[in-house]
Amino acid sequence: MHALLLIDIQNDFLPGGALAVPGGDGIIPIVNELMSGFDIIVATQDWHPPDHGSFAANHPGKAVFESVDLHGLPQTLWPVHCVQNTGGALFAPTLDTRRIARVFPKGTDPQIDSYSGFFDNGHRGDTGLGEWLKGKGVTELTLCGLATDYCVKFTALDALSCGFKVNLHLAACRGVDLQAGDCVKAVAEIREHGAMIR
Ligand code: VGL
Ligand code: ZN
Repeated sequence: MHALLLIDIQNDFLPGGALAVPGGDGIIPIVNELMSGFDIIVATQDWHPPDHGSFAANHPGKAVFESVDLHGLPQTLWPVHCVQNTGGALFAPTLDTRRIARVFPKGTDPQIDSYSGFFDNGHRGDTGLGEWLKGKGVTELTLCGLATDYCVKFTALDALSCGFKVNLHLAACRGVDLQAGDCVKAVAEIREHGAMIR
């Protein structure tokens, strides 16, 4: 069984959102079209409490995009984004959500960030996504969504380490490129770990 995994296609990551990914809205028609080729569609949703440790606003004296130590892990500080039960955390209104079988929230623990849809950044907690997919007989995944150099990258790497065959649908991904070249590097790393880039 081959599932389509939609990663963080949420308002705050779209132009006009709190942590807008350039051209993020451009993937939506492609994703809507892709869905018809899959029997199982699953989504991740960045879903932070207001006191989340990845928000620069929760670190007095620190600025957005600075790095801090967050309970033993390096953490890039982000603008407040994808706060639980706010409009910014909702899926894009033009995203066709009708066939999403299940949504896996992530980043809910204020003490640790979670770029991957499978595990938090310290591999301390598990969202249940891997087990759910395996329970459905899924062996292969196609990934798309936002952002290529953060949540897509770490979700892809964890999917591979969990034993799934992984395809990255690059035309349906967009990244942040905080440093020029980050997205290109992320895609190379995903490929080197065994994913197919299509
Ligand atoms: C993401 C930064 C912070 C992402 C989520 O979805 O790629 N990036 N939270
Ligand atoms: Zn986040």
